[in-house]
Amino acid sequence: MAVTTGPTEVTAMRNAYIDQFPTEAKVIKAAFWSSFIALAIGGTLGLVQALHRTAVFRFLESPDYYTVLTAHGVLLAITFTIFFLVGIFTWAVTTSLERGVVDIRFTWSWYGMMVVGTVLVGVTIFSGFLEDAPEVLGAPLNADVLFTFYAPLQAHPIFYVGLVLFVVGSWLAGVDWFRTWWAWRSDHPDDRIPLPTFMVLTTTLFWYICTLGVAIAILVFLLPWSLGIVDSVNPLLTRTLFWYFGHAVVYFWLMPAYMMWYIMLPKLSGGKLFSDPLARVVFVLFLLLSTPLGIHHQYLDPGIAEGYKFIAMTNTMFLLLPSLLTAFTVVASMEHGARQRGGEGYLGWLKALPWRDPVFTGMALAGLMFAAAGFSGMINAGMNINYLVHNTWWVVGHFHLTVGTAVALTFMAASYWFLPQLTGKELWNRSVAQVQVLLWFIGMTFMSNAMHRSGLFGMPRRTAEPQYQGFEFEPAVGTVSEINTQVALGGVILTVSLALFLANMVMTSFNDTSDSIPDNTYADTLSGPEDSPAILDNLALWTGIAIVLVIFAYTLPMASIVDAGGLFGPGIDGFQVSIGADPTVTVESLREVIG
Ligand code: HAS
Ligand code: CU
Repeated sequence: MAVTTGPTEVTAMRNAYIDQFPTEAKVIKAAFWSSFIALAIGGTLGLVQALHRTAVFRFLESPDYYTVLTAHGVLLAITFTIFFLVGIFTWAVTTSLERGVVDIRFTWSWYGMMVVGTVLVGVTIFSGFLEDAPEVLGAPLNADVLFTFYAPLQAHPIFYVGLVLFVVGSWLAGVDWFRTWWAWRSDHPDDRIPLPTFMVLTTTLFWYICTLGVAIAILVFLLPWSLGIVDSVNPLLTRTLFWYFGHAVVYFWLMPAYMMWYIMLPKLSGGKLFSDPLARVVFVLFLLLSTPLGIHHQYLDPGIAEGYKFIAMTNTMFLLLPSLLTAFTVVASMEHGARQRGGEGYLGWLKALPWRDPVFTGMALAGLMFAAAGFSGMINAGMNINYLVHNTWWVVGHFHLTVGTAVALTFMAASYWFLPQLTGKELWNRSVAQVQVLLWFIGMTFMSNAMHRSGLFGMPRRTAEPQYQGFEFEPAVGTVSEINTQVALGGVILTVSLALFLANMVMTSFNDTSDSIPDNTYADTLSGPEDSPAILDNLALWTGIAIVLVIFAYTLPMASIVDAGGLFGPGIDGFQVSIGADPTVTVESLREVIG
């Protein structure tokens, strides 16, 4: 491709990702489109919910609300995020190792497995809208179990099979990244693991550790139970297995966003990553600590002794550290960039950042929102304050800042850079992209802030009828209807933003191929891998410690849950209500007490 630059003609080859890795680009593109389709459907359902809950506009029967809520949660929190993640991680590994995957058929096969899993899950959930859901395997297709799907809610077996396929697909994706790295390592025995690959591998390792919990929950308990092979399960056990996985999964969503903040934001800001060693420390800390704290979602569950909850809280507070380190490193890198661009003063440098670039602006705003999300997370994590906010709309506000903005907005902003890399086509419209990321930030400010406030006066989450007949909520500041209006308004703005994003992606795909796509590169470092202690790259060591920490945090609580409630539950007759893990409290003994 000859490019004319002024009077001298230079021959420059376009060096986008598609030029370097045409076959891998196809899989990544497919993964991104799977992710965008989930985003489109899940996002639209979000608007339906926002309008229903706030009673601004209702056309659903209330039972259908739970079908919508399940679809919204599964499609956005699981499908949208993880499809994007597998795409971006495949990009990161191949780009930073400068080599393709070992066998592209293997890559397509895990992607295909994830698609089949998603379709099975989707069919069972959406059948919930049918008056007469078809019977399959002797049970009507249905899965109104919300995205946390733990007992006592039960889904059709096909839902669980779909989940298994999806997770196994993600495991094989991890195998793919490891294989690529092993192949590279045999050619580069003395080199440090390039930072993006390091981030992918550490994240994959904690994904293996945490998904073990959900795999056991599904394969040993929920699936046999839904098939009628076992009569009952121990709900507290399946909940605990879920949350063993359910906290780490939030970092699985977050790590690709962090990766982009570390390796793209400094470059977009015009500078370099402040510290490669600190970035490695952060990812090692996530590997160590992402799993042994899931019990912080169960502070209010009876049947788990307070001491175990306290340990989970302590671990959670330690896990703030890598995010605080990230805030420092990423902002320091941005400041470095801004100063390279002529920025001056204590805060004046902020003006020198490239605020007209939607890729930058989207990611920076996502980071800013995450700072607020961190505060609501710290409040959730305090055992005592959690009692105030648990199961209220506060928590929903929290996770719309985290996964709904820090992650989703980063992914959308990154897509404005990625789609041209993957297709060789220029972004359709940068101004629309710029408006889109701003609208997301504004819409989420309205919605999430109002949700946090409503949680403080006890507005429950996960209910179609939050008003409770005859019960009046009394906010300390403002009115319920003002809060509802803000949520509905936020929901509408977010939907407009989503539509603009999707339009830009579709139109970009129809654009003509262009020669002026930026090179596929990421940020240099000020302090590089040579400054990182070699031990940081010892993945076996960190994985070993991570497993030990999990054993410490979970063995005793799990043992006492099984001891008190039985592995498969004791059945209703001998049912033991787990109060303070006291195995002597049974239905019979309660009957005696009540008379
Ligand atoms: Fe959470 C509940 C605690 C982070 C997601 N969380 C949830 C649920 C979800 C979720 C989905 O301890 C609900 C689950 C359900 O359905 O029941 N969470 C935390 C804590 C953190 C945290 C301590 N959560 C996340 C992330 C999520 C996520 C990340 C998704 C991606 N969360 C909890 C607890 C509960 C909970 C309890 C249970 C509540 C209950 O009662 O049910 C921490 O990881 C947060 C640390 C973050 C920080 C912020 C650092 C700031 C940074 C920004 C840098 C700025 C930049 C931009 C780059 C300390 C890194 C600068 C820009 C310029 C212009 C300069
Ligand atoms: Cu958590």
